[in-house]
Amino acid sequence: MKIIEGNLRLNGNERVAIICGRFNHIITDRLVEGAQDSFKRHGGDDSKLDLILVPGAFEIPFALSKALSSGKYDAVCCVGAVIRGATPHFDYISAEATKGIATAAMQAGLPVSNGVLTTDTIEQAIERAGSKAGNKGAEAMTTIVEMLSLYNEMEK
Ligand code: INI
Repeated sequence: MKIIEGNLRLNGNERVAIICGRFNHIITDRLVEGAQDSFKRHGGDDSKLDLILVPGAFEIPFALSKALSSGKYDAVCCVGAVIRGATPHFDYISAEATKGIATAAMQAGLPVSNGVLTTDTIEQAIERAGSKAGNKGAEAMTTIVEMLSLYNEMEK
């Protein structure tokens, strides 16, 4: 049986964008740091990494669609933080962001990852932004690294 699987190595030529919803930026700044750190640690060239900032998670899918159709990127890592206590329309914003990211990714056929936190409390968001539950921005970028490699393998 031939197993096709990605590895966790970049070659330094990959052009990647991070799209970040600025809302709750105390959290999302940490997610961006984690994503950038993961990109560089896996061999990415920082000069080929762009950060695209949008107002909030709701806007991520719109910028994602545009980034994917621009031809400028090989993959896009999305980060944001939707916190239930912070918004009465939590379910609406988190559902739209999640659905929109998946739809744009399917249409483009390029690696896209979803590092948008959807938590009940700010404490849960802090835990996932570089403290006891890791950094979901870093995890989302590591997923991009593996998927870029997998797509290359699948084309061989
Ligand atoms: N955007 C977020 O990313 N997280 C939130 O918790 C949030 N809250 O609490 O409202 C939020 N709202 C803004 C939203 O994403 C849009 O920017 C806004 O509705 C304008 O379209």
